[in-house]
Amino acid sequence: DTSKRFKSNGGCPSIQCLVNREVLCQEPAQGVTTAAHRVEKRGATPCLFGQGGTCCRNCNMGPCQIIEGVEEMIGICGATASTVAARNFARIVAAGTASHSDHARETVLAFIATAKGETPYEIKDTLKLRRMAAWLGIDPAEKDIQQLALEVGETALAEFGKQEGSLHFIRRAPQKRQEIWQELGVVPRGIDREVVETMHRTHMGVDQDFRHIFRQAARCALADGWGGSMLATELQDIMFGTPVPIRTVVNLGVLKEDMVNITVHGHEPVLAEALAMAAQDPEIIAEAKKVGAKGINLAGICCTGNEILMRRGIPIAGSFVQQEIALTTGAVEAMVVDVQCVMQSLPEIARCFHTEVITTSDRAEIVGATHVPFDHHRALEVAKDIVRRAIARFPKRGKVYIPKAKMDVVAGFSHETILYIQGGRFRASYKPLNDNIINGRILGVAAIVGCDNFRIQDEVHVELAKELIANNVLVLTTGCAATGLGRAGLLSPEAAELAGEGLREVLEAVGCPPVLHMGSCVDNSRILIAATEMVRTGGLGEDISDLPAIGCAPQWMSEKAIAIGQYFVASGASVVFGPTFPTTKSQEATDHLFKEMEEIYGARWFLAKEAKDFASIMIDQIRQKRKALGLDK
Ligand code: SF4
Ligand code: MSK
Repeated sequence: DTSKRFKSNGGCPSIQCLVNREVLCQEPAQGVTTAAHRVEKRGATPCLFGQGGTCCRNCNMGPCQIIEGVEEMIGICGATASTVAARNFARIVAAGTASHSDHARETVLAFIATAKGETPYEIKDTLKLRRMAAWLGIDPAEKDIQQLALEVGETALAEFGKQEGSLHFIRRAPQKRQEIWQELGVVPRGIDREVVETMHRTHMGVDQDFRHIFRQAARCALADGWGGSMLATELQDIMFGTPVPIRTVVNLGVLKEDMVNITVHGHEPVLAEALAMAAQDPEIIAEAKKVGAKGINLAGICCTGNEILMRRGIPIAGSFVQQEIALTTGAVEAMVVDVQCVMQSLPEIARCFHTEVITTSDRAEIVGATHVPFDHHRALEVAKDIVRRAIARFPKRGKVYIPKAKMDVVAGFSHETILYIQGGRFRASYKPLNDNIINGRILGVAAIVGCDNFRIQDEVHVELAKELIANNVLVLTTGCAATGLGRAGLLSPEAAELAGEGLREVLEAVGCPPVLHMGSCVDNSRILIAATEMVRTGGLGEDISDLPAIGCAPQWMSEKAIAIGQYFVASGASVVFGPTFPTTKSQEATDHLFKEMEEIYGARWFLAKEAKDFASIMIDQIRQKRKALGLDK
């Protein structure tokens, strides 16, 4: 009956990524409908009001589709295009902030339980624990590790519900930036408060000055970057280890024909860490052998994948656009998901195979999936249960097609690692990087972050990264963009040969890839800290907005990407997004983000469509910053 369900999927989709197409055109995948097919059928033109941010459905007098400059085309309540676009934008930021921060909340709760000795995890990075304690205003003196961890966890938890004052990590930003935030009144008070207030202020009939709404969007986004995301990154590092350079592999070819394949998908590393422990348990391996498998092969998808790739070197099978394709290999016994970026189509696809889709977070269930609730107190027990379910599926495997494609990568470039490789244990500093920017060997730094997207089939990330490194721009990357760049071989030290002469010299001296994988979506907070360290080191101005640095998300899909973009811009780093942008149907609102923000925050949003446009904006911006610093004429 599964073949009936999927009998007319239109055949082999004409997607550009060759490995994905290769799998979708093989026998096991035949008749299975994926997003690649749906995009083809649906066409590329969505509703322009929705896409450009001027459709309001915030009350039941609407939906109102608004045309800027046409008097009779304002909302029934009188709302103008700029107000509606700003409200919609702010709500996207709130959703993105909520997602990263709810992830952080889970991390903090697991951290507290770990400090109490109630989980199988440990406090691994005690140095970072002490550093974070100091940032959180806790005196680490005369406290044992568990006691200190408990205090850190409880202080971190209080950051969510704080109503007044400011988030602790705000103090980590350059002094000048903090002053700008103070003056503008955008210092986030508490993480949850900023999300709630943004939702309230964008309700019908509340905040109706678009500039005022955008200001709250900045405050909310800062609660993400310097709040939720940063807490998630730092506490995960303390609990699971701060990433160090690690060699591993990416792409669908990491699935193994002779092993029980379990893919872990979503964003939170707590379950994936427990699964990694369970997969190494000799008893579990013996059970896998009993059913004819050689063992358990864990592989990542999306950012849960990035979390365990960064810390454990566990391979990544695929990025966001490859989640369904991984199932169509017929080789996956279980796809274990937690939260965010998980497609509802997965259980339907799994029904064509022997695969079980297992949801684990009590915040996220999917019809057709099995729900195995995860509880960090029983982490190992739950993980073993899940692995055993996968083992039981192995003998039911049908036809399998695993592509050969896989690529070696070096990941694990936490801010601490970047610091360390520049001077070893005793002389760790950003000075060598700053010096190489000052002497012109490195033109500047660019971040390529965010999702991949079914509507954009070109390898924009790859073309863009190649252009940037050829122009001596060092590239940092996170999220699914990192996986795509890994697939293309740009995360290996050998790719240094594609870099311009100056950058290549620097990379060869330290044995680094030209594109540094800094982690998952929440780990964009590592980029904020790296930028701050560059400022503190000296020679490149007094604020993040002075640095010859810029970010981009050329294939963004998730609301989280907009929250990330807004916190980068509010922190002084311009960003380029595309190929569409959610305010373009209001010129006034777009002008605020694309022009006025530069006057206010020293950074702005840009829009680009193709890789060459992204590259030219980014290189041009870096050159302008260099000029302003007096580094170039
Ligand atoms: Fe229309 Fe105003 Fe209601 Fe929005 S809030 S749907 S613009 S009446
Ligand atoms: S997983 S948010 S598709 S990067 Fe972080 Fe990938 Fe974007 Fe999800």
